[in-house]
Amino acid sequence: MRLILYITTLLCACSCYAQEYAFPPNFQFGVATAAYQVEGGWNSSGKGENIWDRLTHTRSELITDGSNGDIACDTYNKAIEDVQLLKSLGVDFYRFSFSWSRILPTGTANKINPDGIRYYNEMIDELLANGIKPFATMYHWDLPQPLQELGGWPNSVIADLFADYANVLYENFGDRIKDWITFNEVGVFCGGGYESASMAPAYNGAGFGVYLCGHTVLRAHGKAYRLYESKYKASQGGRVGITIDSGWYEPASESPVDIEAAETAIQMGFGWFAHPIFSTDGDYPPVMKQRIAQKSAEEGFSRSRLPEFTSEEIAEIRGSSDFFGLNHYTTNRCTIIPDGWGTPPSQWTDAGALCSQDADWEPSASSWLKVVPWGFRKLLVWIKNEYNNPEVVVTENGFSDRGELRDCRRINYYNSYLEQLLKAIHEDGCNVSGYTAWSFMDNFEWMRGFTERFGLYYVDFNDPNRPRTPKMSYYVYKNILATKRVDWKYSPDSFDECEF
Ligand code: PNW
Repeated sequence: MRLILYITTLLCACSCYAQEYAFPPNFQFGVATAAYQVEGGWNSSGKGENIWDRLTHTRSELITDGSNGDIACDTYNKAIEDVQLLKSLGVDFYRFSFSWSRILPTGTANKINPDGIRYYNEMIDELLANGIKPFATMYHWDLPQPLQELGGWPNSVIADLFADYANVLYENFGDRIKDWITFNEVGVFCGGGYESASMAPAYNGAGFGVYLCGHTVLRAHGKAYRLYESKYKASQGGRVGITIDSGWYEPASESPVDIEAAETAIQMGFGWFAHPIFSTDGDYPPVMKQRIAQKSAEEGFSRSRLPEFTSEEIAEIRGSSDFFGLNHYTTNRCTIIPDGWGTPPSQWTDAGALCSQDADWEPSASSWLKVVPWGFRKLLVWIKNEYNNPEVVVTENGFSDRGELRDCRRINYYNSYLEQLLKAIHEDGCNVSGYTAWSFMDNFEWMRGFTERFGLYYVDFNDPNRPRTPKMSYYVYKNILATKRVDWKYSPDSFDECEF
């Protein structure tokens, strides 16, 4: 009994103390969006069609509310005024993405759309004039449709076309953009696009297409990184990284089989992209190569469904990121797959792990997103140990609801996750240098349309002017940025206090 009391007191002392931790003075805060989710202007002034335009226009039954990103937040027309909203929030940087089809309407670099260059130039200049650093993602899921006609990411030629696109971006914007992310969440767009058909182009290529997609993207990333290194870094002085998403994978029990299942799941879900870039050996994680080769052989394939890198490619990709961009939202518990579960080939039968979420974890408006703050800290520690403590920039983290202005559950999410981040920095020695809230404003949430809202600003999608209204979480985030601390007691005057 005394032991339990002692432990409880200790735990409380730790968590109360944790709130006193401050973010380091040079820690950078931002908010994020992505082109297709906010811009609209889908066919304005020379922009070409991309895979999300095509999917939403031809298969609207796949989108929860049948909507699309034709207008979205109308950022195409509001980018300049939005900078004032960013300024009043007090962010150090704004993470946005370039629309490939707005820059290169056909996807190839032989034809540049002047209006695309103009649009991003004006936004970047306005950001800099207001003291906000542009943090740019080159690819946030909107492949030009003509490249999809050639097979999309499973076609290895797209790697070179991506490097050409990256070259256009460095050339036109690299004098002012110093922080680049090549790809956002390869695992999610390859998985959704070519495994589960839950993202554009919604192709079901389970256990096969998904690995071809990932393979081209890793090669494309390596090429774009090396291009910057050899041609632009000396004169432009910026840095190039990649954003990889991961939940935390907790073993379902203490049993060694579950511990192994969870470790295999993280290696094959996250290590899939992190290992080739951030490990000392490079290449896919050994467990991933071994398991997919074995399953493929058992299933009668004449070679592994996971493509192989050449030794030159391994060397080109290894070490090809100046920081570790991490998107994190939630946690799963994993156990070993029961015999006969699932239909091979698939990513999950390859991994042999069955992951799910506890019924009592706090839900959000997104079925996959439960509030599990401690998983964030465990993931950060895992990255530190696995990849020799790289500099991590959290490039997304956030919570969805149905659009409440007094969004206490979002505030609870940010406060709890940021508290875990502070512990990871101060108690575990994790090298985290920045944090990005997803999202700046409510936007087009892919297959969920406008039904799930992640914004600090509420957007009225029924009003042609798309007015933005700050939610309670906007003020709380602003206070965190100003004080560099999490303060559970802080409450803006304009709202009734939340009860935590
Ligand atoms: C990210 N999951 O996607 C994307 O980068 C954003 O564009 C998106 O709006 C945001 O998170 C919220 O969904 C994810 O299933 C989609 O774990 C799904 C998952 C994770 C991230």
